[in-house]
Amino acid sequence: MQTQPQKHFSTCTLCEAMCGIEVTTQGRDILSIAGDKMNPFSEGHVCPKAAAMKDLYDDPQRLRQPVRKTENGFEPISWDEALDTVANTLHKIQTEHGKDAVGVYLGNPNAHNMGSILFGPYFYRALNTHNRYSATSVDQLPHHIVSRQMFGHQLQIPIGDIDHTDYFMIIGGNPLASNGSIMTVPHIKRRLKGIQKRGGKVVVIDPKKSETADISCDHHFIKPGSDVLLLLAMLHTLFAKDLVNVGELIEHAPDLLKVEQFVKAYPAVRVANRVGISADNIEIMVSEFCSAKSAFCYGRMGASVQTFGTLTQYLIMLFNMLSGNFNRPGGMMFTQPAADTLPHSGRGTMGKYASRVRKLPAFAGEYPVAALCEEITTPGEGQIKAMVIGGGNPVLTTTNGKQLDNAFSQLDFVVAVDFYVTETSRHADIILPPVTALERDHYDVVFHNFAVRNSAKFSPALFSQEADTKTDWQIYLGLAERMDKLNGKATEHYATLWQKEPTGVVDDMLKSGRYSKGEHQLSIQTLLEHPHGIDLGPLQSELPEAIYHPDKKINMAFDYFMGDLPRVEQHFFSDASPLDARSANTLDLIGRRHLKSNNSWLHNSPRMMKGLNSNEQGQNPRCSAQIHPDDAQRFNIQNGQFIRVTSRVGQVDIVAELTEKIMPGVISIPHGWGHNKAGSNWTLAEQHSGVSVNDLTDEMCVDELSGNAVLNGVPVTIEPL
Ligand SMILES: Nc1nc2c(c(=O)[nH]1)N[C@H]1C(S)=C(S)[C@@H](COP(=O)(O)OP(=O)(O)OC[C@H]3O[C@@H](n4cnc5c(=O)[nH]c(N)nc54)[C@H](O)[C@@H]3O)O[C@H]1N2
Ligand SMILES: Nc1nc2c(c(=O)[nH]1)N[C@H]1C(S)=C(S)[C@@H](COP(=O)(O)OP(=O)(O)OC[C@H]3O[C@@H](n4cnc5c(=O)[nH]c(N)nc54)[C@H](O)[C@@H]3O)O[C@H]1N2
Ligand code: SF4
Ligand SMILES: [Mo]
Repeated sequence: MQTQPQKHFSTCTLCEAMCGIEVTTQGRDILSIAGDKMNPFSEGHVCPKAAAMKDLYDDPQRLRQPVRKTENGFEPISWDEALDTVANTLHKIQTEHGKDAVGVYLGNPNAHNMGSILFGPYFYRALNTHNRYSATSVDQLPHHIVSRQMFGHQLQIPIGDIDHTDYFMIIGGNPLASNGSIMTVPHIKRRLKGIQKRGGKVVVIDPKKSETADISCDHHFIKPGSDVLLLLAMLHTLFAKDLVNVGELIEHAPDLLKVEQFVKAYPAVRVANRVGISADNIEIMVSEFCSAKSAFCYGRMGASVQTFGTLTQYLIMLFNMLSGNFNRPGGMMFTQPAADTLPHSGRGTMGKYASRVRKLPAFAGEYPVAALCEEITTPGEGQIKAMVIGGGNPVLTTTNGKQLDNAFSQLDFVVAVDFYVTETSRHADIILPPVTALERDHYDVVFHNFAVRNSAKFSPALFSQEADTKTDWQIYLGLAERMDKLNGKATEHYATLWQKEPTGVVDDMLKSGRYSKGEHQLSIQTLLEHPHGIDLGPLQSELPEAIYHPDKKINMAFDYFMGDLPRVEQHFFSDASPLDARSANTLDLIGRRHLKSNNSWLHNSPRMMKGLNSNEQGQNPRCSAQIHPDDAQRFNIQNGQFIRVTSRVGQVDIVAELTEKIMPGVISIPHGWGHNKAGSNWTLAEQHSGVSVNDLTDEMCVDELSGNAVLNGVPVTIEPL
């Protein structure tokens, strides 16, 4: 008998926007996915990617059973055999070579997966290795360090109150394509228009006139990697033009006004040439910002993942504070999540140890991923012999991916927790495939913390779990229990965890959280009774409660951050400036995102690839090298022509796209492409392979303060083919 179609109200977990979705199922089939109009947070908004959740579920190439590598390719094995083999092999390698011989890399999808977040740590603790890495250090590491230093907790990141602001300055973010980042904000377009409708302003500072810049009031081109100078000059202007307005904040940040002495050397006229924005325009921007009723300045990927990303994010925070736009409506505010993970998670240990070969600093128990390759290939005590790769594709997503690709093939043992055979997991001896997002319970334990409005929503799994399938948390807990047993550790507590499940942990957090009493009485049960989610109101002013330092004061940490200023001087203004040493033919490489791609892993989705005309080499218009017509003329390049792009570490041949939206001297190539490596199982993705921009990015080039990667402002040369 055919079952009746059923409606579920769930959540899209592909990006940070947390859109509510209405999923229609029949039996175990997903019939359709649409925006949930009754969701109080996203109000029906979805982007085209939501439909990819269905393709992902249906994809016949998605692994549904563990596989082991044999001479004849990957062959299915049972879960017990797979988990036993992984645990025994990792234990054997650690016994022979020491704990650090096993490395771990965790990718971006883990952040959208409460099971990995809450139960993955049992496994990493059982491994007890220093060699931990993640996508954080090709992304938001600067934000965590700024929050750790200033507010005492790596996850206590202030968020722009976009719905009440009158001036939104975006430095290096393109939310129209990304749907926002470290700013969970569905319906971004409507919200940006909302600011303008109420007479406010949206200003974009970006080496590309991005989709976001197209619908904003002002756009300024900026030379890639020079944002630090812009911010120093903006702060200088605040003091020089008497625009500082600290108000009550001074009680919570007693050293705030001491910033003046550090920015004295940076009047707008001094930096204008290096930044590419005139001194007048910098000063006008600052005075407009300060005359708005409320305002905030927000910096993302373009500002974070570059030579001075950490210092830049710190200066952005100072600018919001000193202009009177911190901890007040319309400015930067702390969030009030219902399931608050902060009291239960590490505040972010820093300065305790450094990587073996290059001495890059560890933060929160992880080394920067720029150090991963050399830790695999450099012999000696502590060398990585085996890797665990959980939901990540570092061969395509981290610097000098080609070199890492080679390093992975030298390892004794690799295990991947992934449902695809990717450019990375093809190196695995065993792949452990979890179920897809809609098949597991979901409560967003990360992105509620970064949302522009407080809300809560629980999305139960669409289906009862099928026999012989596992969620990420079941895989990690299974491995953790086995490893602890092999190491002779106590394992009694696992019985409780298996029974409690991550959902039980979230229930505990809700029941002890700030909305557990009074009007909302939040628990998993209450949320099940409100399947569209519950609105919990706008962001609230919250000082000094939001501060995690014991003295409840905001710490300026001048020694740490401003200690980077000599490097700024050296880089931009010294006789030995590397910028002056560049040849006239050098362009600055930057990245970009497309609405229908998601890092490296939606290119096997028919809905996302529809209509994408690729040639026989898989070159396609979405993975093009955008350059300005003036540069094209200089290098004698026609639109659509193949060009060779070369950096210190490699070269790619790619089709050129001429556009005036790119600043002259800049070249933009998106990441996540390069599905042209033998041995992955993505047939459709291979047809549209593109090339990997991370075969050009340089693992030796990092933001020295944090060790974060430099993905924007990479020097390259180009030539027509
Ligand atoms: N040049 C350049 N490089 C970049 C960037 C850039 O802007 N420019 N951006 C960087 C950023 S911000 C990020 S976050 C990184 C992302 O880098 P990664 O996290 O390394 O890469 P993803 O493409 O997100 O890889 C996700 C993998 O997880 C698998 N997966 C998906 N869902 C699940 C799940 O639920 N469980 C498990 N176990 N696996 C799952 C997918 O099949 C895929 O193989 O890329 C970075 N790289
Ligand atoms: N569709 C889609 N959405 C996504 C993702 C995806 O892959 N596809 N990935 C998700 C992830 S993991 C993340 S972290 C977020 C990232 O979200 P965003 O931070 O919005 O990232 P991008 O869209 O890459 O926008 C970065 C912008 O910075 C500009 N830029 C580059 N270099 C510089 C510079 O030196 N200075 C300045 N001022 N600007 C610069 C680029 O031109 C670009 O417009 O997106 C998330 N959402
Ligand atoms: S914006 Fe798109 S990808 Fe992001 S959560 Fe919403 S539907 Fe999903
Ligand atoms: Mo990211």
